[in-house]
Amino acid sequence: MKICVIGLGYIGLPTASMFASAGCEVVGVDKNPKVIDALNKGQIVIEEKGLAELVSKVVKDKLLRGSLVPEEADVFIITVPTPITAQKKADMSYVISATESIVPYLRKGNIVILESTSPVGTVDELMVPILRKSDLKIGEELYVGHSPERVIPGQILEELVYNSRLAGGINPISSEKIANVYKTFVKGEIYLTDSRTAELCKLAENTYRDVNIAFANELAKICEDLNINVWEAIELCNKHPRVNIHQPGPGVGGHCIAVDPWFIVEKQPDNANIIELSRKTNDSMPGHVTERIKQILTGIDSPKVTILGITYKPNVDDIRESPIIYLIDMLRNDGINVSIYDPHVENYDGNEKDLITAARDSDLLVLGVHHNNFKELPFKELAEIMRHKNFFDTRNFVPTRDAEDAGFSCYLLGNN
Ligand code: SAJ
Repeated sequence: MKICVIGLGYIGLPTASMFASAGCEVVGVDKNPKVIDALNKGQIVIEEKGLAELVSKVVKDKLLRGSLVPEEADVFIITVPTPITAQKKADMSYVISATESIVPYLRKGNIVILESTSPVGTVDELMVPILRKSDLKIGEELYVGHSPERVIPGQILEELVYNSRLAGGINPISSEKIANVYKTFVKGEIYLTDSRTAELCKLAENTYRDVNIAFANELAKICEDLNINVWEAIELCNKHPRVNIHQPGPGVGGHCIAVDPWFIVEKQPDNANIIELSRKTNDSMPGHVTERIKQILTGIDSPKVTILGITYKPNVDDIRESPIIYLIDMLRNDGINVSIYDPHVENYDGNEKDLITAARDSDLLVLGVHHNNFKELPFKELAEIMRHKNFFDTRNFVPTRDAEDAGFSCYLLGNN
């Protein structure tokens, strides 16, 4: 089987490599010459555990190669980005141009699969009209559908193989053909459905988490007002056999959970009430943390705040949609001097090389992201170089005993 994968990002390149390692002939297509040059040398330009080794091997074995343009194949897989616009609508331009780019190469019996997370109706309303230009009968001579991935960054290669996935065709035969394509390397269950259901499921899975995190964040605000520790309350609630409340925090980041719910709201603005409110609740958290910080700093002249961790989640280098970046902007807009320390991030303006430099003369240390390296902070040393000894944990991550022993006043999100 020959496979053409369009878009070699965080999903496309690992997927192309997995097909290649299963013995398929794979052509990876990307419009960025840097990505293609690197690939043809067996190298990669993104970070993902195990990917560099895998790509190097399959390129050497001549099973995977890069190209700036598509070519004839048995299967075309589209894994291009679907970013969100300022108006909170899906930008489908990459899906449209990728679909148009394969039309000249389509032949009878080919399979076209959209993997990109997309609003409901993308396959049947947006792609199929473009694919008709091939003059092939859709669903009879050209099989089309959606098969979204469910992988978490950091464990992509493993999860591609072992997670279950959906094969949603525009007709039953398309679903079966798509399932058979993935069976070459997927060991998880593959469930057949239609393309619209598959599109909705992908969005609903991430929305499920967003809504549940919003509930936790709302509880955090409620507990602050009622003088209850939300973390303790959630832990106790979760002792109930059918309750699983998520964790509050300074907001939801990343390019999936903070984005996908808007694709449902876009198509169903009148019905998607809880979904939209949850998105807004989670987006309100950097502002809420800003207010708490300003309270802590009351009475301090020209305050300086030190933020620990700026990524969207712990132990990664990814700052896309990170709520901590919004928090920093808000604090700076309020005239607060902000210093930053995140050992996972390179090349971010103002990120200091070490904790002590960042915290010198600071009035407040804020834990933004719970990287493992922050579990044990040197509070004794920090007490000597900071102007005021305040510590605010937005993740309930750092045990406060050491901080209190060193004379720090400790504050916690979701607790007053
Ligand atoms: N977060 C909380 N409280 C929680 C859990 C998470 O505030 O209880 C925050 C995190 O701090 C982070 C954000 O949510 O800012 C999202 O992080 P994540 O690790 O939960 O998820 P992602 O965005 O890295 O990956 C998600 C996954 N989806 C689900 O778990 C339903 C992954 O399986 C998807 O494949 C991926 O989105 C995607 O590509 O859609």
